[in-house]
Amino acid sequence: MDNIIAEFKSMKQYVDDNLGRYIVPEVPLLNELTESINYTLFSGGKRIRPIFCFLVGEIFGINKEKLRSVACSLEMIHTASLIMDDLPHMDNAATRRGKPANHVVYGQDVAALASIGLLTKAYEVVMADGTVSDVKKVAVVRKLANAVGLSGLVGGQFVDLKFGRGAFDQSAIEFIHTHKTASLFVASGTVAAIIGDADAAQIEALASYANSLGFAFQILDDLFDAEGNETEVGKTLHCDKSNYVILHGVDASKKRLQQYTEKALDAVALFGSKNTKLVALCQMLLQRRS
Ligand code: GRG
Repeated sequence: MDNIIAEFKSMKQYVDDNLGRYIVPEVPLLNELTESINYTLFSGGKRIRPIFCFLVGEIFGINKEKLRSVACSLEMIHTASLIMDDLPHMDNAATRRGKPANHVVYGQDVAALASIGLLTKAYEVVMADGTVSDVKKVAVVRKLANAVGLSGLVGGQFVDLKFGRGAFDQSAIEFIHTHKTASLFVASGTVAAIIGDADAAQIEALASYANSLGFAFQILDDLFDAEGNETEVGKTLHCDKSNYVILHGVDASKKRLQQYTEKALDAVALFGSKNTKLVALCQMLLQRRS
């Protein structure tokens, strides 16, 4: 397990090193905007989505270098969504990862542009990658756009915003978790699988793993919101309008967390011993404290 954790750390470092190369001020007039983007991009994210992408690549014999742009684009999309999510007219969170949120430091106007600029950059870096064929790039960008748009993060955020405390039900929660969280997890595995020439059954298995992992991950996040300590979790707590724990309570949520974890692990059984690191990722994510 120690070896695997060291590998995850080195993957994280690889993402950090490469992300830094993509966001550079194009002209001095844009310095503050790029500074704002880099502020959140380098404020301590775990880089889970790129790591998952690399692990799927390994299953198909694809190395990190070949997945560099795609992995970085996943982190850019994720970061863009966090910056927007924290804005006052969204979740209105003043802190993120234990630091002031982007808009608190740079203002709402700059933060909104940082989010959109970073989201757009995510597609640009994939399309500019000369090591991936045009056919695969189109499939990857299509998958990413699908995971972000109305059938992904944006749709999930909309439903999340529109359901106040007490006015939501199980189907709304499932919709929110599927779209806000699981969607980008699923895309992270799928884009690596596309580049690795996976077959339909393998893509389906990875999507199922990622979907269940995303659910388990989000339920744990909701448990942090209910039971966590703001300093340890690193963000403003108790500002969720709807979440799994508010709906089902702590004990039932812990049980569901376990069930989703088992479902995720079952889904990747078909990869045999090649699934070891995906199993480790799942265990690691569910032991996290923030
Ligand atoms: C602009 C891309 C974009 C989307 C607009 C605002 C919005 C729609 C969606 C919000 C989606 C969102 C913030 C979902 C929460 C997902 C989640 C579980 C975040 C925490 O992920 P971690 O733990 O974060 O991987 P770190 O801090 O490690 O990066």
